[in-house]
Amino acid sequence: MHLATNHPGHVKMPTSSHNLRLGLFAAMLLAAVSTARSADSPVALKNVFKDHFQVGTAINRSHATGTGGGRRSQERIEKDIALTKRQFNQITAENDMKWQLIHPREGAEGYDFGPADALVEFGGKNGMYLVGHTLVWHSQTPNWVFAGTIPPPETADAAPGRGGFGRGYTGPRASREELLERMRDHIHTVVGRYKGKVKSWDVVNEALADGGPENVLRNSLWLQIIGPDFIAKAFQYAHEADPDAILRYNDYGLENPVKIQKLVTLIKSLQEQGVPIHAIGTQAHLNVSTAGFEQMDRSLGEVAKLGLPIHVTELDINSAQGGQRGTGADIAANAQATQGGLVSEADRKLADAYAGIFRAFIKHREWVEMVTFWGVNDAVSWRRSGSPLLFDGENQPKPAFDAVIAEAGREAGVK
Ligand code: 9MR
Repeated sequence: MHLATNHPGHVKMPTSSHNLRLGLFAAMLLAAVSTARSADSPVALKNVFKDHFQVGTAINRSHATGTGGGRRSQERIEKDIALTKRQFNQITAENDMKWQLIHPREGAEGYDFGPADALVEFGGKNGMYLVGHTLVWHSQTPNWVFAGTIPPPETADAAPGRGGFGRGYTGPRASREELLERMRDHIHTVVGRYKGKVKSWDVVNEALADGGPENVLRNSLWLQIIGPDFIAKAFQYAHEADPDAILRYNDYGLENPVKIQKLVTLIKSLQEQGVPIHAIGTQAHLNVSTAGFEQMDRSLGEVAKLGLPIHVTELDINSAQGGQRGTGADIAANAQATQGGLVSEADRKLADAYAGIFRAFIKHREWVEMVTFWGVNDAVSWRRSGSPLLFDGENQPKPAFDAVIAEAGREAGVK
C-alpha cells in the first residue's frame, strides 16, 4: 500500500495502528522535507538513503581545489562545496582522471596528477567513497596513445603531441603490443597511485556500439588496434594494480533494450573468461519525456540478471525549459511542495521523473549500491541548459529534491 499519493508532500493517513505508526514516521520524514528548502537544512540525501545506497556526485576541479574564478565565483564554489559535503557521501572526478588530463604526454614524466590528487585529498578528508573515472575510453584520449612510435615524415601533422583526443586520430598507428603496453603502464600508474583510496574504478567506458544489434562493440581505435580483448586486458591490469578495487564497466543508454542486450552479451562473455569485473555502471543520462519508474525498473531488472552490483554512475535528467505556471486546481498541490510558491510545469515534470526512478532504485535496492549525480547543481552541469539536477544554480533544492526524499518516506510507510 502506498501512503503517499503521486504528489510528494501529500500523505494519506492510514487506518490500522501499525500503519498509523509507520504513517507518522512517513509524515515526520515528509515534515522534515519541508524544512529541506533551507540551504542549511539537516535533510541530506546521504542520510535519507543510508540504508539503501550511497548517494554521490561528480565534482569538478574548482570543487576539489576550492578555487573559483572563470564562470563561477569563489563564493559560489564555496557554497557548492558546502552542499557537496552536506548531501553526498561519494564523489567521482567529472573530468580530472580522464587520460587526456591525467596523462597528457607520453612517458613517466607525462602525468599530471595535481588536480586528481586534490580530489582524492578532498574525498579523504570528508570521509567520502572515491570513484575513479575513467581508465579506458574512446574519447578524451590523447593522440600519442594510438600513434606508432616512428611516424613517417609525410604524416607528421598527425604525429603524437599535436593535440586531438583519440577519436579523430588518423596517423600511423601503434602496434597491438605497443598499445597494450601503454594501456598497462597507464592503468598500473594511475590505479597504483590511488590504491586503497579510490575504491572503485570505471575501467572501461562506453565500449558498446550505438544503433542496431549488428555490432556489439563500438568501432574505436582500441578495438581496431588491439581487438575485442582490449576490455578483458584493461580489467586484468586494473586488478593487478589494486586487487581490492571494485572494477566497473560503465556505459550510457542502458534504458534502451537493444543496448541492454549488447551489455548482457559483453558482460557474460567477460564473466565466462573469468575477467575480474565487479559492478555495472549505468550512467543514466535521461530525458524528462521518457524517464520514470517503468523505464528504470525494466532497465535495472535486465541489468540485475547479470548478478553484479549496479552503480548508477552519472545521473541527470534533461528537463524542458520554459514550463508554464500551475493554475486552478493545481495551486494547492503546488503550494504544498513549495511552501506557498508555485511549481513550474517543468519543475513538476522533473520531480515526477525523479520520483519514478528513485522508486525503481529502491525496488532494486538489493542490486543498486550507489547513485551518483553528474554534477552538484544545475549551474555546473554539462547539461546546464536542461536544468537536470536536484539543486538549482544557487544550490537551492528544487521540487525534484523533495520528490526524491519523499520516495524514501513512501518506502518507510509501506514496509
Ligand atoms: O561532464 C563531462 C564534461 O564536463 C566533459 O566536457 C565531457 C568530455 O570529457 O565529459 C562529460 O562527462 C561524460 C562522462 O565522462 C562519460 N559519460 C558521458 C558524460 C557526459 O558527456
